[in-house]
Amino acid sequence: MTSPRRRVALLTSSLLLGLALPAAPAFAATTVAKTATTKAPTTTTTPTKTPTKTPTKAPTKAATAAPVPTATTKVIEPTPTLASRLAAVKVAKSLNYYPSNAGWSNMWTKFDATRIDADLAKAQALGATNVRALIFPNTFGYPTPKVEYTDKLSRFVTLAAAHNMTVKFTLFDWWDGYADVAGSTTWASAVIKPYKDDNRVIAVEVKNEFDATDTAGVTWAKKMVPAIRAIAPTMPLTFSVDGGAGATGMARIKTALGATPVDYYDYHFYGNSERALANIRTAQAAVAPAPVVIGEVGLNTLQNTEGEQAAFLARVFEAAKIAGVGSLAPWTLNDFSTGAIPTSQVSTIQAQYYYGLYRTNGTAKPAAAVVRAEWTGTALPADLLDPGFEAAAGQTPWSAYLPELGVAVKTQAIAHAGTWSIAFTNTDKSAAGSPSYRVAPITPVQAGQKWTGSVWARGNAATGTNQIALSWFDANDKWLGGVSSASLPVGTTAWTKLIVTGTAPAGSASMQIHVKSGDNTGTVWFDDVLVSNS
Ligand SMILES: [Ca+2]
Repeated sequence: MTSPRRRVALLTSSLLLGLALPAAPAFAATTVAKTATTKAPTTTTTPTKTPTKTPTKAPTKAATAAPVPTATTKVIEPTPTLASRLAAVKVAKSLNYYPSNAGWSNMWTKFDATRIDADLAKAQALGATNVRALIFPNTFGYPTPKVEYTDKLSRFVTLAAAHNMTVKFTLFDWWDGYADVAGSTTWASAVIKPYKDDNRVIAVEVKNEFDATDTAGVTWAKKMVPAIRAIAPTMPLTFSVDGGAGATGMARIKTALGATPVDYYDYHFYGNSERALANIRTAQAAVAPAPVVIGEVGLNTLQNTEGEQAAFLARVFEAAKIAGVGSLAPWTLNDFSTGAIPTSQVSTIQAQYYYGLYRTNGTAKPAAAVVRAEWTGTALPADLLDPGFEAAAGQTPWSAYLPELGVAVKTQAIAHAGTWSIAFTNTDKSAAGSPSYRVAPITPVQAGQKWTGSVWARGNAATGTNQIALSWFDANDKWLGGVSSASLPVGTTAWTKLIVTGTAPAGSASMQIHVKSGDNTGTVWFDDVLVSNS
């Protein structure tokens, strides 16, 4: 994960390699190969966490010690083909995962099968059908992985299968020995060959968040893609791209790989969820006709509320559906406890500890219910956008706009429904506008949609302008225009419904709903916002 804005850089991953065979990706015949990036690993630390909630039923399996078979596959299904595996990749309900107390390489050095089994049971209960395994050459042993570690990988695949989950491998994480193609091939072969015909493993990411501006990496990648195909001919191969590089980075990889293309591209989304549809479509266009999946998507709850995290994931899931991207993988199942992340760039970034769907004590954040709804095809939580301002502190997706001019305060003094409303008192107004409380819809915003917003408002000696408004923005976050409702009559009023309607203008990629109060020397309360489109 990585993404400029809110993100933090995460890194991770590695990939597997394969062996030889077809040189062309399943979707098309194209070209060239690309290279890879680098990163640095580190050390480790501590555990923690406790599982708490668990949704649904999920089988579990025992974990523990013993190694598991490695070179074999479960024979329930026919031998996989490149097409069958790629089909699985495109719809995988995939999850990023490390134990709460053992992130990155620590998952392997402190391998705890019992904990992993319990976590995978939680993932299965969310509806996950696939889990990503990031593999570290410097931890496993390079160029020849130690049996202890290949056994751990085998046990991980077996634990996942026991929860009806397949696995994607990410090879060469926290590694950058690009000059050593022979050693890389030896290592990749040792890691992936046992799974070349194993239906439990559906894809290999050669390198996480590959930077195709790195010429050494590109040179290496162009050799490794064919080498891995030779090892595992029916294994779909990919590189992922960090959120900052985005579509540009994906196009760069495609160009760099030329005649030895990968089978699909893996986009990491840590950008603005309100513009997710436009961003995903741009990424798809950059590598068409190759398929795109979103291998990481997340928002930390250190710099954002848990309610915003939940809404963020829902927006990206909904956008992906419309764009035809059938697989997106939340980053990550668990928050990380202090000391869980090996000493590295990542471990020094506090936000990296807060991307989980579950807190370190094992309890679910609101985002877990969103992911479960998306994966099980059930309705999203009705209170996802906190329309009645009833969410607990720190769990609303609403945020203050122009707070220096006035701030919405949650209050139980008056409510149109439920227990809470929000109130503005003594607000100002500037050339920038009026202070407001704002949120964005879950439904992806597109030009031509007709949107309606309503809110109940009530005043006490209210003055100025108090209303609900809609604002549209393009894919570059440029304001395109907006509409506002009539203002609540000044003075002291009973609950009054304010309604605004407007059509998203050409170029619209996102919309914000604002309940606002400007130049108000009295008080206005707002409650029960309703937003819909047609
Ligand atoms: Ca309320």
